[in-house]
Order: sequence, then C-alpha cells, then structure tokens
Amino acid sequence: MDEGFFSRGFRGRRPAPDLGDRLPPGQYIEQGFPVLTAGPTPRVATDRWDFSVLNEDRAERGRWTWQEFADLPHEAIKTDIHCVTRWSKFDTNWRGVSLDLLLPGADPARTPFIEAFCDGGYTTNLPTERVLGGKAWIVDEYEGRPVPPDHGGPVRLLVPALYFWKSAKWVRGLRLLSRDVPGFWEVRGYHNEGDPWREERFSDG
Ligand SMILES: Nc1nc2c(c(=O)[nH]1)N[C@H]1C(S)=C(S)[C@@H](COP(=O)(O)O)O[C@H]1N2
Ligand SMILES: [Mo]
Repeated sequence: MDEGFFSRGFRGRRPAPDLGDRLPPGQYIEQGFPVLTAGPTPRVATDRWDFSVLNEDRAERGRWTWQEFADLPHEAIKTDIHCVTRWSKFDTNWRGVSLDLLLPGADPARTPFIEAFCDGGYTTNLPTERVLGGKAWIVDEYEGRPVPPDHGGPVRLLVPALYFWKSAKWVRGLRLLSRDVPGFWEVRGYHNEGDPWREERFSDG
C-alpha cells in the first residue's frame, strides 16, 4: 500500500511524509544552493594543484597531482546537506573520492582528529571516526559537472552528516592530529562538532 497516499488523511497532523525523518530540527528546505564564503573565492590552476595528507608535524604521508587525483576511484554520492544558517537541501548529487581511500592506515586511536586545510586559509576540524567508513569524500563533481568555483571547485570536502561549514571548499589537504585544533569557524563561536541532529550550532561561551 502506498503510505504517502493515505498518511495525510489518516494521521492528520503528522508532518509531511519523510520530512520528519530527513529534516533536522530548526532547518527549512532550500531549493536553491546558497553560497556562503568568508572572503574571496580562491582560484588555482589545476596544473599547480595538489592534494596532500600530512602527519601532525606536516610531514607528507601522501600527495596527488590533479591527474593522479582524477585517476583515483570515484563514487557517486546522493545526500542531503544541512547548513547552520538553517537551510537544508535534499538529494544533492556529487562524485568524489572516499576519505577511506585517501587516509589508509589512519588510526582513530592514535590520530583522533583531522584538520582540513584550504586555498585561502580556511580550516575546519573533524573527529577522524566521523570521516572514515564511507562518511566523507573529496568531491570534484556536482550534479554531473565540475564543482563550481563558488561552491569549492576544483574540489571540496563533503561531510554530509555534519553542518555544512565542516565541508571545506577549495580543500588542499588533510592533517592527521593527536589533539584537536579548532578551525576557522570553530574558534569564532561555532560548535566544535556540528551535528545537525543534535543542533550543535554554536558553542556556549
Ligand atoms: N574554504 C572555505 N570553505 C567553506 C567556507 C569558507 O568560507 N571557506 N564556508 C563554509 C560554510 S560556513 C558553509 S555553510 C559552506 C557553504 O558551502 P556553499 O557555499 O557551497 O553553500 O561551506 C563551508 N566551507
Ligand atoms: Mo555556514
């Protein structure tokens, strides 16, 4: 039986079907795709671009040129995204490389935190266990095209389970850390974890 056909009439005040499960508290659905950037959009030519994975002391663990990154196995991701400014966008489509593939051997017990760093100087911090196991990607395609520059192209981090400020645009690398290093917004009053289902928007103090 088609649940959607009957639920309105039979359950009266229940919110629209599936919204209750999909829309985190305090969010509304956005059809457009707002651009939220602190500062200008950096531009970097792909022949001068690379992606690095660094140890805490910034020693290189891995590095990919644009072509090497393009040749890595990519996967398709369809996901909802949630911004701390209260918009959510359903069913966004991306392609990218799983962080599982970029961080082989990363041990959440030894390096429980990650810093994403970007062209332009933006950083954000993430618990390692929240980006491993098919939960985060470096994406180079949005809705079948290269990620537009204002949305983070050539590549951005995508961590859909956290507020979208954690999805760093123009990301150039990841640093594995033994201790937490709060990023750009996290030192400016945003919550350190940023889980939209727990409404972790701002830190108290
Ligand atoms: N490098 C960088 N990444 C960033 C930001 C930024 O200012 N610089 N803004 C963050 C914030 S606050 C949000 S809400 C999202 C917005 O992504 P969008 O502009 O593609 O909607 O990017 C995040 N990633
Ligand atoms: Mo944001």
